[in-house]
Amino acid sequence: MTSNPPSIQTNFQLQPYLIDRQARVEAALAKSLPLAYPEKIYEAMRYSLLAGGKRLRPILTIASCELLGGNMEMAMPTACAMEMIHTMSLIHDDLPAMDNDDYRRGQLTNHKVYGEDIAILAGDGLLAYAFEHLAQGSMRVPVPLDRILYAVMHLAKASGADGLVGGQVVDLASEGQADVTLETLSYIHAHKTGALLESAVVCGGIIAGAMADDLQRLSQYAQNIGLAFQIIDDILDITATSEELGKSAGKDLQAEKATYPKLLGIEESQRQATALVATAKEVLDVYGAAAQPLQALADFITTRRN
Ligand code: GRG
Repeated sequence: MTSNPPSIQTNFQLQPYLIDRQARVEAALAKSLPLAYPEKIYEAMRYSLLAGGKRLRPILTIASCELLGGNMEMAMPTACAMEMIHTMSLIHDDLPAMDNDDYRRGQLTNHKVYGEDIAILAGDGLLAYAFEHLAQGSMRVPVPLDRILYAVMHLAKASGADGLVGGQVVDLASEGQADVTLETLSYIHAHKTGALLESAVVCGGIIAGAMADDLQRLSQYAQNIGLAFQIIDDILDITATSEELGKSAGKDLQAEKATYPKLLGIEESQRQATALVATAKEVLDVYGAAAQPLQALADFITTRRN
């Protein structure tokens, strides 16, 4: 793929940017995982990986890489790896042993189509393949090996017990508990949702060869949008329809989950999400117009309907 820097103009338009980046990510994902033997597992992995979705994490990776002097070709293997980890977490999250959902991204969940055994393995396959693809695809570009190693390490940490896995464990333990505090809820959100969003943003910078203070800014930006993203997710679970969400609405109430709207009310939750997005955007002001894509993506988080 040839690199194509974003059009950095003062009148930055998010919609065409999103359409362009989504199409490029879709094409890269479809190419990243061809069918092979044993077909059944590749079919199951592709079923969920190529089921659409907003592709927010890979788009963030590309945007932060481009912000700090990298290009799309360098960023794409890492961007795809983010979506592979995200997709595997959705497959496992939907399993009967976890959230037990029948629909995701507007289609039947992986285990409903392929059975629980294959769905677990499809998640495992995507988890391992994400790291293979990040390393192998980046070496082909080539991206310097130290950057690849650092990105692999960052993504591994974000995926494990100090990231998604830890957040999911505390989330499951909190179900049905009446006394979940805002502190525990913040832990859940920061790990279950925030860690991967942060890794998507920071790894884009790592691949570009960003300096420590740039990575620090990316990290701050991402932590703020990560929490805002999950607060909006909690609100949408109450206010959006299943058709809009492409998955069952009202699941949090049904599972008696602690959420921001439950603890603070919808209005205050919305206010906090808006404030977090404003802070995230401010952190990037130092980059001037070049930060517009990431700043517009931060706004998108609060205005989205799914
Ligand atoms: C990573 C090893 C490993 C295990 C996964 C199951 C699990 C452990 C964690 C759960 C993580 C999870 C499902 C978090 C929810 C994140 C979230 C808000 C998902 C919705 O993301 P969107 O709106 O979805 O970006 P689309 O479909 O647009 O991609």
